[in-house]
Amino acid sequence: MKEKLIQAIKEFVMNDKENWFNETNDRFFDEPIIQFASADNPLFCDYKKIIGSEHLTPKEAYETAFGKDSFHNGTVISVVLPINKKIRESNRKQKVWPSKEWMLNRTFGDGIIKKVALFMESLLSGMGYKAVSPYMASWFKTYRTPTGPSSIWSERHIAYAAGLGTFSLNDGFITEKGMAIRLISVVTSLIIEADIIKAKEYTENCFFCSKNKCGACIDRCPVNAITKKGHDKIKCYQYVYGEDSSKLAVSYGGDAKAGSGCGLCQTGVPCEDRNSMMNLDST
Ligand code: B12
Ligand code: SF4
Ligand code: SF4
Repeated sequence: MKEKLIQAIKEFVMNDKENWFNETNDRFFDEPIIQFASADNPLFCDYKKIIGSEHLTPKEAYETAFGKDSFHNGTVISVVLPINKKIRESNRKQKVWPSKEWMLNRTFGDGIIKKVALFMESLLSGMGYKAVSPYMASWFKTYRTPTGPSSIWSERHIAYAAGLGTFSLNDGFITEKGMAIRLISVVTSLIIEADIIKAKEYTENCFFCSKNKCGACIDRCPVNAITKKGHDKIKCYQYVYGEDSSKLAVSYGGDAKAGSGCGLCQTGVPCEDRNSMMNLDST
């Protein structure tokens, strides 16, 4: 069952016509990595303290979608969508604003992320199980905190619970396919064997957090939002979603609300497309 699901999701991502970027004549996203977390993993309750009480447990997310007392147990399926090499390469050269390709991936690449969520929901429903993608639901929301924006369903924390990687100095999530990725997930009533979290620390895949070396993303950030102390989400937010970012996105044919993005800290760094610990340990 697990392998069948993984294969079906991979095939969908690799073959869907929406996963095609005319600008680069290649895919938006490469072959995904898919892993599973048990809905009753205690981490999901810990997230109420780590992130905030608004952050939903899988049960809460499922019951928001399907009604009170509808959830008994199940699984969270988390998907890593690695950004295609041509888009990453174009962003590596950038020093101030992201490349046109990175920028347009924000507006148009979202289409396939949404479709992957809908595909997983319908795949599971065809097997007789309900499923919901909280990030794609009408009730998904972000909110302000004194340290910057947060949300009721953090895809990075979900991916961490599914053993897909760890956080880093700049907050970015580092997987076996690196940090230049996007994430999506669903909660389902289907019970599948969970994957194991191999990391001993929640920032283990970051060479700076683990070995006090690297720090390449500090120099990549055009607005000094990253220091040895971490990531200033407010500075980053103002740049990524500011007026100039919106204008730039529109000038390239993108969407003002999606903005330009940035991702300079996710490209041109050792953890761009691999787990940096494996990368730098061998040098
Ligand atoms: C709000 C938001 C932002 C905000 C705030 C980011 C943030 N750090 O939270 C701003 C506007 C700054 C932002 C910027 C960007 N974003 Co954004 N954003 C989101 C959004 C919508 C919600 C994030 C959220 O809920 N955060 C919750 C807070 C609490 O998370 P946090 O502060 O990182 O968590 C820290 C603590 O919890 C801590 N922690 C402390 N103790 C413990 C203990 C344990 C056990 C654990 C696990 C953690 C932990 O670990 C974290 C790191 O310090 C998500 C989509 C989603 N639904 O998840 C995308 C998302 C996080 N963004 C994404 C991307 C790609 C970007 C940009 C590159 C923009 C772009 N597309 O060009 C930049 C990158 C900035 C960066 N260096 O991370 C990707 C992440 C890719 C990745 N590899 O990490 C996401 C997942 C979107 C997606 N669908 O793929 N984003
Ligand atoms: S560039 Fe280096 S310091 Fe920054 S997140 Fe990647 S491994 Fe960590
Ligand atoms: S996304 Fe851009 S502004 Fe935000 S931390 Fe990374 S490099 Fe800095």
